Amino acid sequence: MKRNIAFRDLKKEIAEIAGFLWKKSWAEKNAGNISVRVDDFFKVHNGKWKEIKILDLPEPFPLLADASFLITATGSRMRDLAKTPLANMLVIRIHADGKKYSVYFHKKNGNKNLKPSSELPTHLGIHQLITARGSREKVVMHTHATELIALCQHPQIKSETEINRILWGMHPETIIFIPKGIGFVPYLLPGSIQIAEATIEKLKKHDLVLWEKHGVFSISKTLSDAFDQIDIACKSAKIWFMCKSAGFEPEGLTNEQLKQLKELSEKFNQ
Ligand code: 2HA
Ligand code: ZN
Repeated sequence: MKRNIAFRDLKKEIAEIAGFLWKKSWAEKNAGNISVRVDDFFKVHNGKWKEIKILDLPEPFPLLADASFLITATGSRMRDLAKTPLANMLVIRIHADGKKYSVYFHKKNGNKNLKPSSELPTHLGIHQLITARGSREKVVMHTHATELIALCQHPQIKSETEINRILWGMHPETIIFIPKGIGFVPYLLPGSIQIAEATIEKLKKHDLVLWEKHGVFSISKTLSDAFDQIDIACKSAKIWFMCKSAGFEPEGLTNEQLKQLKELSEKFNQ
């Protein structure tokens, strides 16, 4: 019974966060995708879902054997997810061999013609990294966060050092909530294994990953936390752009101020 309520809460939170992504203008047309690990829920609720097909994974994900994920469908719009999440999502269950997966649609609200997100390799690669390090994040979120995309369109802002110097310097809370900073992946083809691999490498050392001229990936225990990380980074980028638009160079925080804040964040995260 308790699990029923939890699934209802998850659905509600997906709808709420998808609505925020749309209202932030980070989710034009079908931009962005979300996956949530749902092993426990799916064991309880699998009667409500119908298997559509079995597919080969683009590469084996042995650590994800028997794992289940609720994932946005390719082509689905965040503004539609905000109204009817299950009509725009699928469950995928990785088989015990880690090489195939089953796709399920929700019998009552879903649609059997849906296909999983085009960024599936990156989502699964990130979930496998989370499993490998034994951490508890369940949510992977990708969105076209306008302010961060604009930042890496600048011809001189092409490195992690420069991006994080700017973002951390604009507001004290940025280094507190994003202490490992943003990893930067120079432009690669969306949906490819190459972009998935580059993203996973960056997430080993960073809290968020920015895809050059495309968007951002965030991982967290909850949808709200994954959204907040992106929102905080965007707030800093926005302050930087406002200062530049007003015609002055933002001062930023000093190295000493950032060092103090980092120590504070280490205390928070202990
Ligand atoms: O879901 O954002 O990167 C559409 C995309 C692909
Ligand atoms: Zn995208």
